[in-house]
Amino acid sequence: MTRQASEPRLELEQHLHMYRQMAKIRAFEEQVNELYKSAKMPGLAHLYAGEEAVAVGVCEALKRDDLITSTHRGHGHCLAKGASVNRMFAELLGKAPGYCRGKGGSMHIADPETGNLGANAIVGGSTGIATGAALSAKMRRSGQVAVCFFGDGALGQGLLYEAMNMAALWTLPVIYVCENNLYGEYTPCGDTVAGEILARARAFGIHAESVDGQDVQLVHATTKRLVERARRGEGPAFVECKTYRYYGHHVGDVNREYRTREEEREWMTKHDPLLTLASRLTTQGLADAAVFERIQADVKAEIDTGVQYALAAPYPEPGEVDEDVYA
Ligand SMILES: Cc1ncc(C[n+]2csc(CCOP(=O)(O)OP(=O)(O)O)c2C)c(N)n1
Ligand SMILES: [Mg+2]
Repeated sequence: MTRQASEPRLELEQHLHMYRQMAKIRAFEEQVNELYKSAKMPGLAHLYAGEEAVAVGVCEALKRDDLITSTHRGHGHCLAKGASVNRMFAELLGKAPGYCRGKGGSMHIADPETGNLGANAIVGGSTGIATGAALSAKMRRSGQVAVCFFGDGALGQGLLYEAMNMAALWTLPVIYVCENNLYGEYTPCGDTVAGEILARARAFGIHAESVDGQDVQLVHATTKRLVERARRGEGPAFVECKTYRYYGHHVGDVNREYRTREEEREWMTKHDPLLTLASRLTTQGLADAAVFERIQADVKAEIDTGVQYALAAPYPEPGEVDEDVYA
């Protein structure tokens, strides 16, 4: 096969893979909501449904040993970087095979094997960790790039600006990915963020762009370019991804009085990342409904197996309650 002939095929495979990854995150989060409602999951979780194109578009542009840091809304980042569905469900249910032996829960999932330095319950906390990881990668000349996911709420945290300052001064291979989902908890972003978001990164001389975070192909192409740039030693970048969370701030936030049902419907019907990709590939004649139905069925089977695995898994032994606990 000639190079020209194989490339569109490869591209289609990658786009279908991205669809599958997004579908997996969506189904995972819907299942987590069910586990919460049926009181099978202890505590709360912040669901990533609606924002899948950001995690998948970005992580698809990374190598396995590239590094990410995540947030309180981290399930999508973990799955997109390659975490196991079984071990994620186990962690959420407090079971021994979970990523933190069931002792960390939703906001502390980390997976060194896939370069995931961890979710973080501290808003903005991951910015320092990603920047430090990028400094380490540069000092070790490992060729790794670090990606820092954070929400619009983290724009109010001073650590982000200290970290971006050092990243710019030291030309670090780090990409700051701001997931602007219009709200921080129950407050619209416009009530808390003054001025222009990109101007904040540009003030440090950091290259900054804004993209439609519901378009996985665009997120992927943009990040790929910025990751290659960082890998060449050309320094940090900042990407604002405009996106939307479909559920409340966390699973218990069911009334959502701070936003309208019309706004939600608009995002879910006109800007859904899965529908957008499926309809584009269908219009281009590259795939049809049967392809997406098959992927959805595969994903459902993987999620069903994962949740059954976690429900049946044992809790940690009471005697190990203080093992692997650092704070
Ligand atoms: C330092 C700190 N302050 C406050 C909180 C409480 N808190 C948890 S999530 C959140 C909102 C975060 O909003 P954003 O960064 O936009 O992320 P999103 O939830 O929208 O994904 C806040 C204020 C916290 N966890 N850490
Ligand atoms: Mg937000």
